[in-house]
Amino acid sequence: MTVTLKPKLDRTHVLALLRDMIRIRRFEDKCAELYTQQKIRGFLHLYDGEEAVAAGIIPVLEAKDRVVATYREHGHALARGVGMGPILAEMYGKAEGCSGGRGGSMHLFDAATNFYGGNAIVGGGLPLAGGLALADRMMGETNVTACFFGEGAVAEGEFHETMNLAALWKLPILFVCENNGYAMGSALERTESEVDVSDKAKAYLIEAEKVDGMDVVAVEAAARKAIARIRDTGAPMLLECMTYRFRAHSMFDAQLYRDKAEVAEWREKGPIVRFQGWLLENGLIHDEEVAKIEADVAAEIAEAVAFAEAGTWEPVEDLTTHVMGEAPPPPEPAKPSGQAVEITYREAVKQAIRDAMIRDDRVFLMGEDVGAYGGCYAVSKGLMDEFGADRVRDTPLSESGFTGAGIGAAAAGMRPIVELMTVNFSLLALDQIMNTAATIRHMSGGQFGVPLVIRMATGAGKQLAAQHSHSLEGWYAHIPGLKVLAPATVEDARGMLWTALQDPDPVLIFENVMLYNMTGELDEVAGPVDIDKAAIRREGTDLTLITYGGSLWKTLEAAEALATEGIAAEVIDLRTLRPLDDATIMASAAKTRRAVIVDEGWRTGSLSAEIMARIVEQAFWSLDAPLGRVCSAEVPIPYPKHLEDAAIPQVPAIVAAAKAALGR
Ligand SMILES: Cc1ncc(C[n+]2csc(CCOP(=O)(O)OP(=O)(O)O)c2C)c(N)n1
Ligand SMILES: [Mg+2]
Repeated sequence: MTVTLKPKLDRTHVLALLRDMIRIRRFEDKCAELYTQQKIRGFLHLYDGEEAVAAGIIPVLEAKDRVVATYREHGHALARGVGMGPILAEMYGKAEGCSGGRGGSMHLFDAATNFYGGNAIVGGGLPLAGGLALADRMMGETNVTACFFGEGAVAEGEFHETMNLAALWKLPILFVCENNGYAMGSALERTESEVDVSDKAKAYLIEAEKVDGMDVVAVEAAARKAIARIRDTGAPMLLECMTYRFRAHSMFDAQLYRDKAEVAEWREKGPIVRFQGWLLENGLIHDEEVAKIEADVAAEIAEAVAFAEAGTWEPVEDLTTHVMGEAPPPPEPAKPSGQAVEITYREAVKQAIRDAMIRDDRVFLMGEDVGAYGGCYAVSKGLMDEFGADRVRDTPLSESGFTGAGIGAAAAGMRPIVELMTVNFSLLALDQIMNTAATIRHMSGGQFGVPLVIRMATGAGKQLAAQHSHSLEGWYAHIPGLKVLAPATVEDARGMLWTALQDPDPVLIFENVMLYNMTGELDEVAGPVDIDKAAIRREGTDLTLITYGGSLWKTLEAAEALATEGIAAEVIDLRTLRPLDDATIMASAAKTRRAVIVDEGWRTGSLSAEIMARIVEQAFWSLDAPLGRVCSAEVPIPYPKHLEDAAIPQVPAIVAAAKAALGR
């Protein structure tokens, strides 16, 4: 393949480069002014001095390509073609903003130009870029994803995890490190043993080049070469652009870490002064042309200010829009064939995955040891042989990296199922789950969704001690933007996955480890089930026992024991922990007038606490007795069997709590 790699220096082109940089600079000068007038609030990070990077790289991309940026992204958004008016309106927080006013300066999004933000988590955008590129690779697209980040991000695990994934899976990503010398006040020399970012990339076998980021022509030439190469080979590349920020890190930075002389020295080598001077000296452009650019840009800025000023405030009644997308109606229940088969919970989950992969080419399973090993709980055994290593995708041990890749792939149109071995390990991916998956729809004003399913094992009982055994689903149920499911029966293990995959938002499925070997009867034609209603698993009139997941079976056993003493307990299986099905809970509480919640999470701040609060709020006057609960003891789960058993809800404790609620 031949690509013109020589710098392009015809007049129209150099004027465009100069214009793009001046446009960013003047726009941000205005932003700084508007900030002092308190028109713009929050954090404002200016790109002053770094304009050559965005102006040199982004116009080289094609419309289909994708861009992931950081909180210092005004320049990237402008260069990508996001309108100046909507960008400024976003900083004002107006509904006409490019993210509907929901994101502000650090979260500019624009679906029309494939601009995926605006990410205020240092390093947080890298896994997302990995996933966007993974989707392109899997869908056979030739797009390039350009991922911008500061040199501070190279200390983050998300940088290393994504470098490795990108190199390993040959993902078409242009990594752009904007090395401006400081991460807030820290120079790399004070924080890194190896300060050469391009060398770090090379350690992952990623081609890398260091380029003078103050020279727009050099940046553009390097970008053209890199992007052509990525398109040609499909493999990632990294450009380390050596640049400098002239202004404070944000508007709240006293700049104690550097002296004025240093800034002044860099200003002299600034990208605009240098390029403009060189063009004028060499007669490539004339003063009038610069004046024209300045005048045009000034007019555009004035128009953008007028647009932002005239913008409207979103009504407070709309506060909770763009948290969740609109889910499709629940599936029609399959007509029972009458032929039941005995099946394990593990097999039911596997059948659900297999069924989803057959139904929809966009579905793939990804996680640690899901392929050759067959899954740490043997759920996916044999699936790699059937569907291939692309769709049953083993990942490195990098929870944040591959969960983020799932998020990006989902946002780009795939339907990934990410498996995390246990909820304890999911904490390594919490940033991606909470700060990206659960927020991107909202931050982008509804432009981007993450139809991703994450499955993980939860719960104690296998003597795996304190780092494998916790029940943290209640934590996840705290987070707006997520749906949280806890299938307790083989029917739900088989049926919830497909419905979850149809959901436009991230759905977390918690599989209690003690259930994998459980067997149950499943109709031969069992298929998708709803994911929004709690189920009454046993009817009763004396009190309501509310539970989910692994505790369901202990609770049903307790109900059986209570029945022998003449107590008719109703048992609710929550099934969905977020959003909670208040209607079913309240109807039962109103009927029985007493309730006990059984929750394998720790008592303090638990899901049980939330349910109790809701019952008190909504059904207090129906109650005849204080609410009760049976939770895990406030201890990291211990190893010895007798202590582990004592730490989590057990049948006798449930029976005792039920009796206490009845005053017996
Ligand atoms: C994970 C995380 N840790 C800390 C911060 C606070 N913080 C915001 S910007 C920043 C410095 C980042 O520097 P760099 O990556 O070099 O980008 P630059 O600001 O120089 O463009 C820090 C520490 C954050 N936003 N995210
Ligand atoms: Mg920096």
